Amino acid sequence: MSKREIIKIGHPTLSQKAEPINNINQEIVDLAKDMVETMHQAPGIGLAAPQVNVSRRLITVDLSVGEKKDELIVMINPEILEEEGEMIGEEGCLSVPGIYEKVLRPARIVVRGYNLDEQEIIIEARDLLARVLYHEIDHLNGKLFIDRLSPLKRRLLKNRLKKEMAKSEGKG
Ligand code: K2U
Ligand code: ZN
Repeated sequence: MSKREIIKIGHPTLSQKAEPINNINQEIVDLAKDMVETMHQAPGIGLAAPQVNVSRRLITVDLSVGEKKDELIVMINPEILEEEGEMIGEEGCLSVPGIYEKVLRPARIVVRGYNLDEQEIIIEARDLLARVLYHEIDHLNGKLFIDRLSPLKRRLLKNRLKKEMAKSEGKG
């Protein structure tokens, strides 16, 4: 298991549609383990494979940030089956350093995917879990949370983002 570099906004992989996974082999198992370690160490409560520069449909979510083993979700080829209602909440992203904004998302979703044992998993989620799952599935479709903000808000963010990127690059 090893921590991987998290790529930042502007990297082309973050705006690509990730490829489905048709064979859960050792490479995919190793990637998932590395993503969990990378997510916990960031620290983060979610991570998508494109964020570690791998354009495959794999996400990890852990609202406990490693504190509760049974809260860890590893999902292959996740798809949203149902969406219901609306909620607004603040989001951040490990690939968009220093930016935190309110985002409108569905209040309840049902997601289907597969775990590393190739078993189908279906999750009905609300509140923060629904938000993080949707945020990570957006990454698989080349979408960042700031893409869901108004054009005016995105324009106002541009300068802040430049400063934050310079800061985060300065950290090495
Ligand atoms: O995709 C990511 O970079 C993961 C985000 C997950 C997230 C999505 C929506 C709303 C909040 C977070 C990162 O975990 S952001 C860092 C963070 C860490 C702990 C708690 C909240 C945010
Ligand atoms: Zn993100």
